[in-house]
Amino acid sequence: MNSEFPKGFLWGGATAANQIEGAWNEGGRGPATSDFARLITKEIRATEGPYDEHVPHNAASKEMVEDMKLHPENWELPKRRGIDFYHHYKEDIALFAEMGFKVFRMSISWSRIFPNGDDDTPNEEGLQFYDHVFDECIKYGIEPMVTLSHFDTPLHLAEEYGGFLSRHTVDAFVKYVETVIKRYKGKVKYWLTFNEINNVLSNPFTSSGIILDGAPTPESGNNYLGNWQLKFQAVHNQMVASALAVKKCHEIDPNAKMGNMLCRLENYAESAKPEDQLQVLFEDHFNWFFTDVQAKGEYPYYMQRFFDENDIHIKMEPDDEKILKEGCVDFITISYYMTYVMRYKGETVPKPTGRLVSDIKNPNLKMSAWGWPIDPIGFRITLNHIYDRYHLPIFISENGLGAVDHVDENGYVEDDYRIEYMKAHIEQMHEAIKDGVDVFGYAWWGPIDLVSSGTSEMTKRYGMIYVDYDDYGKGTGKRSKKKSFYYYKKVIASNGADL
Ligand code: BGP
Repeated sequence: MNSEFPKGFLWGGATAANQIEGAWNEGGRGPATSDFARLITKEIRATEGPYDEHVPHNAASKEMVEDMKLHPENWELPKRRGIDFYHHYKEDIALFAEMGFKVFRMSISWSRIFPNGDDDTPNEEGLQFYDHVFDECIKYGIEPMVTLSHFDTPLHLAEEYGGFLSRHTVDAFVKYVETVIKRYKGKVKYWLTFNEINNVLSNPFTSSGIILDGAPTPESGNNYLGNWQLKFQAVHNQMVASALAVKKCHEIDPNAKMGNMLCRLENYAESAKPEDQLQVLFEDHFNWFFTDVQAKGEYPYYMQRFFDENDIHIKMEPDDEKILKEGCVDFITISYYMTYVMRYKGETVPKPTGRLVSDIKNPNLKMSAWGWPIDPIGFRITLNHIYDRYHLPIFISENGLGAVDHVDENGYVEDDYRIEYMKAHIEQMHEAIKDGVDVFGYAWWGPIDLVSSGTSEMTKRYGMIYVDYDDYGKGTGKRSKKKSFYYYKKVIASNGADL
């Protein structure tokens, strides 16, 4: 029985290029969809509705993108600034090393390597930047784990080809993957394909580079909730791209491994009614689907009925099924933040909701300030479900709490709420390991404060390291250690024994 955390367990943290790097137009980088993600503050949410309905993080029209290019002053675009990791990476990685990190999950900005996404030759300055970052990690014995695409498709591919709606983008992605795996062979052992691939359903713009004709409104059926045909076609192409990336990785560097990345949504039935349980089954299918294809190499039986009854026709190339079969991932990674509650919707064949946060509250759980239910036991449950389904090693590529921090004049934050969250989740992960689940690492989301993916706020802080920037980029950018910094350091030093 595994009663301790395994020896060599990879403790660390996770980030994404578009949320930390800044320097959006430096070093030869081309524009990406993430550069067009707008700030959505609490005030905006109060007047315009929940943030998962906002554009253009989720869906964008040609007109909006055009306007942002011509009049960026009319839009607040914080991901262009990030936390200026581009110029602070040495200091930031040194702080991770001080906490004892064994792994640093980060992403490469594709448009730093190929500014248009599909250029003939890569941008050497971009390649060198990541050489420096990986060398810095290796200097401290930190293993880099690299996501190839984390919500930032090169804008050129989005505008000219509809992003992953086109096989041209698949080819460009494979060339990019080949370039970086060859370049960083020996430095990077762990790769991930698409961040939260299932989020294509709610973020078609940033995840897949889909730009809509006409403004996305709920009535037009052209909004982020509708248009399954487009989204599932992009998903298919991304799954083929992912399988080709796995194959390239194995060919180029037999010592490297490639994983998936799923935003794992564990669903609970609201009542013991069989109908509510059926709704759980439906919702589960839309979550498992992505990993079923990426880990088992074929479309699961249950999708066909959904496709048929919703008039969805996936265009496949003759070799696609073979490619999917040959490109199964080596390990599973998930982000785990919360659980959902399901109530029967009266459908025989469901439609995915495409929403980030469940609209039914779980009265048994506390919630974060952003309404995300906090459910450590759900973490143990989901880890068991995943392992039972795939029997592959699991890495937690994201888990964390977004909170409003109060900083003192020395930059110190007494974030006991974050420590409490972390402790409870690590305890439940430990229970899962004792249950027999093969978990080989845990990356806290946003170990250093960063720009929120969903809202582009800085106010929503995850970090154990405070960064002095506000939502509008005002501040010194100074880094300082919060109470949780010392807590996580102790956890890592004791390999999870001292919680
Ligand atoms: C995941 C993303 C991350 C991240 C995290 C927290 O969906 O992979 O990029 O940001 O969620 O979300 P948010 O920043 O919206 O709080």
